[in-house]
Amino acid sequence: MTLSANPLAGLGPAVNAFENLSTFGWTSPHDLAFRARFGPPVEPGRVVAASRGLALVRTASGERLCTPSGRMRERLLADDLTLCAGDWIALRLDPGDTRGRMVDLLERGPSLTRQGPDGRPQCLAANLDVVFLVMGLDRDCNAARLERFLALAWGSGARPVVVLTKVDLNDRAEAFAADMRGVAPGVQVLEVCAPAGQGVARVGACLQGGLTGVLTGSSGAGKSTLLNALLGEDARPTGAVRASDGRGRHTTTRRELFPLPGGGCLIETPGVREVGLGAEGADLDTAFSEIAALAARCRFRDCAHGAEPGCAVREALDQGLLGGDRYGHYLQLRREVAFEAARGDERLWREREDKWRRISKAQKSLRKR
Ligand SMILES: Nc1nc2c(ncn2[C@@H]2O[C@H](COP(=O)(O)OP(=O)(O)O)[C@@H](O)[C@H]2O)c(=O)[nH]1
Ligand SMILES: [Mg+2]
Ligand SMILES: [Zn+2]
Repeated sequence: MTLSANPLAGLGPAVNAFENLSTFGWTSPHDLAFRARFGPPVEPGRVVAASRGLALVRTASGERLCTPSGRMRERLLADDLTLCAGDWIALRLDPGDTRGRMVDLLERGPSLTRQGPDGRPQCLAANLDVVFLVMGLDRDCNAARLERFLALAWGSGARPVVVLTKVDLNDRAEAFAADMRGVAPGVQVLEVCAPAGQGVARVGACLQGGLTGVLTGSSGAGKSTLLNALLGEDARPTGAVRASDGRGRHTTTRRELFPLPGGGCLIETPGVREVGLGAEGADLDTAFSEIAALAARCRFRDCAHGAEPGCAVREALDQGLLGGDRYGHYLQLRREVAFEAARGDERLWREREDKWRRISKAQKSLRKR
């Protein structure tokens, strides 16, 4: 055993990890929970980009390409999970190995999902504090979409922020912004013109303190332009990471999580367009807070605000206190949430069967090795 003047020496990589990863969102509660479960040489890291069987991971000592251990691969398969940008993982960097070895995926916080091609939810960005909805004031602005987004975002646990881009292309920008604020009570609505640098700093300020955000919005809304403006001059590392995944195939991984010079991280993934924060978790009561307040006065507790007698929502509608559009969107979203819930139940059954089939297959192939 050797003695060292450095009091932190020998405590392992997790000590440094806290300092070096705090700009990537690693907090002291993260660190405590991690150290209760793992000891050196296992350390935490954050997925910057992931593709099949390979992840670019930011560790306390820099970025490394990592592959999952056999056991982790098996667990991901069994739980039907694929790694995505923003995931926190446990890994070890063994001397002599060119690749880091991921040993576990840490539990996800608020995440952005989409319906995968097979109908299952697929995670696109994980551990989010802020979800930005980017809408162009040129043609892209849409109150119904904003309402849907807010309901899903509130339900996810991440904070929604609306970014209206291209203020320079609309001479009625102020009026549009006011409309959007009307459907987004309690939500920050920022107006930006990224090419001119206008409003960009206020977007960055939403992520101060090492928070993580994701950019969502339709194609052409101005997400990449905004990200570039936040990263500043030539700060954006282009050039994809190219590596074989061990079976001779080549995978190209584009960076998806960007640390910002002003602090915090922003995720931009090609897969993200509209928001899918999991309709099961939609929070209509926060997104439509005025309707929720009215509903408390309906005669029936389970009032659907349709033809029920003593419905305070219909009453407000009839008196012109509640807009017809707003009421219509609310009912539409309620129907969607109910539909998603029903479909989720059905899917759960199918998934359970599938899962066991896949686990037994994976076990067989492991035994063969
Ligand atoms: N005039 C103007 N054009 C913008 C603004 N933001 C983005 N654009 C342009 O809109 C187009 C689409 O932007 P892009 O960032 O690629 O959108 P993305 O698909 O959401 O990533 C590009 O031609 C940008 O130059 C803006 O604030 N003002
Ligand atoms: Mg883009
Ligand atoms: Zn009612």
